This record gives sequence, structure tokens and C-alpha cells, in this order.
Amino acid sequence: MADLKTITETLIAGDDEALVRNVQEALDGGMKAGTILSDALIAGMDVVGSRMESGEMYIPEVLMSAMCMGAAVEVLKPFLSEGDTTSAGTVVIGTVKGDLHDIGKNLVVMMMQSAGFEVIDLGVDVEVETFLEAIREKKPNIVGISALLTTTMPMMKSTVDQISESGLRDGVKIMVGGAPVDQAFADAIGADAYAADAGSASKLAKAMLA
Ligand code: B1M
Repeated sequence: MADLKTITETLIAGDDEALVRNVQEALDGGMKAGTILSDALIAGMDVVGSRMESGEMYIPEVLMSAMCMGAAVEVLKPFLSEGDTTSAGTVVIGTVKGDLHDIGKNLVVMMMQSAGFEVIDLGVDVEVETFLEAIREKKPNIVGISALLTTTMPMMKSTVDQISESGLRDGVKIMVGGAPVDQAFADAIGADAYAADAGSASKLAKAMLA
């Protein structure tokens, strides 16, 4: 059976076929999906990030690992369900304009879907107007905004500000997240909630609507 270290190494190597095989083997061998996700896959993406920063890995290689992560998450998906399938509410979510990172946001989507939310995923590089249209049309309970770059964090503030200026703020709770975001930033831009990871995002979403 593939162990956590092997899974991490296969992710970093960008070998999607081997990774999917290893993840499946680990699941078949009784390893918990959440453990594989946090201790092998997310841990592996952290290594990829450090190597990217130090110049040891180039963007195409990072992309290969990112695509591998997506393939592995697809294998894990059915096993990550919280088991509660009652409709918990509606969430509109997207990565802010100028930001193309979606792996973390997709995990949040997955965890929220697993927790029983209907999730409308607007994708990446989302214009403020697209958020506003989705709020008007879909009337979500929660708007989720993700950003992975310090340079796109100000766009989170613009998005929150324009939701307020459009008169839509009272009807929704706003949750923000992403690696450079923290509670202090969330408070400063007037968001209702900050979640550090996908698991806490879905728990917090449920708690906010309880
Ligand atoms: Co980029 N990148 N990247 N990148 N990238 C980072 C973020 C970086 C930290 C790497 C580094 O230098 N160490 C750095 C940002 C530095 C900074 O801003 N201070 C960086 C940079 C600089 C860049 C470019 C500018 C590089 C360049 O072109 N020179 C460029 C920008 C492109 C753009 O967006 N306009 C760029 C491009 C890319 C790729 C396209 C190659 C690829 C993205 C592929 C994709 O997403 N489809 C990529 C990747 C993969 C990364 C790293 C390596 C991994 C990100 C990731 O997926 N992590 C990243 C380094 C790192 O984070 N270790 C890096 C795994 C993921 C599960 O975690 O996204 O944090 P995360 O999500 C978590 C939580 O944050 C939270 O829950 C998730 C799950 O637990 N969360 C939320 C996220 N959103 C949430 C929303 C919520 C709640 C919680 O509520 C709504």
C-alpha cells in the first residue's frame, strides 16, 4: 500500500497516473481520506510552494502538481463527505479578479457541498460585477471570496465594498479565505467570517446559518 510519503513524492513529481493509483491504494488499505488530503496532498503542495519560491521548481512543474492535486481530490471526494445531505443553504463562491488560484477554493466548494450546501462556483478571476449578478440572481446565504496573492487581497476589499454599495450586503454573510488572508484582514474589510481551511469553512458556514 502506498504510504503518505510516497503520495507526497508522486504529487511533487507531477505524475498524475501514479498519484491516482497511490491514493486509491491508500484508500483501499484503510487510510482516511482526510489524512491523505491534509498530510500527503496539502503537505505536498506546501513543498511545491517552497520550491517554487526558491526557484527549484518552475511554473509548468507547479502546474503539473496542481493538476495532480485536482485528480487526487476527485478520487477522495466521495470519501470526504460529512454525511449530512440536508440542504444547508446556498453559497456563491469565487476567486477574486486578478487571481487564478483555485485549488484551495475548489476544496472549500467540495467540503461545503459535502456539508449539504448548494454551491454556485463562479471560478477564478471573478469580476466584482459577476459576484453582484450572482447575488441578485441566486440569492445566496453566503458569499465566499478566495485570494491567494497579497496583490489581489485589495480586490477582496473592493468586492465587499461594492456588495455594500449595491445594497446587497444585508442579505448575505461574507466569508473570506486563502493563504495570505487572516482574521484581522477579514475584520478590516468588513467580512463576516474568515476560515483558514476548507474544513473550517464548511463548519463555519453551517454555524453562521444555524
Ligand atoms: Co502561485 N503563488 N502564483 N500558482 N502558488 C503561491 C500562492 C505563492 C505563495 C508561491 C510562493 O511564492 N511561495 C505565491 C504568492 C506570494 C504572495 O502573494 N505573497 C504565488 C505566486 C507569486 C504566483 C504567481 C504570481 C507566479 C508568477 O507568475 N510569477 C502566479 C499568479 C497567477 C495569478 O493568479 N494571477 C502564480 C501562478 C500559480 C499557478 C497557476 C502556477 C498555480 C495555480 C494553479 C491553480 O490554482 N489551478 C500556482 C500554485 C499551485 C501555487 C502554490 C504552489 C499552491 C497553492 C495551492 O493550491 N495550495 C502556492 C504556494 C502555497 O500555497 N504553498 C502559490 C494548496 C491549497 C489546498 O491551499 O490555496 O491555501 P490554499 O487553500 C486553503 C486555504 O487557504 C483555505 O482553504 C484551502 C483548503 O484548506 N481557503 C479558503 C482558500 N480559499 C478559501 C476561501 C474561504 C475559506 C478558506 O472562504 C471563502
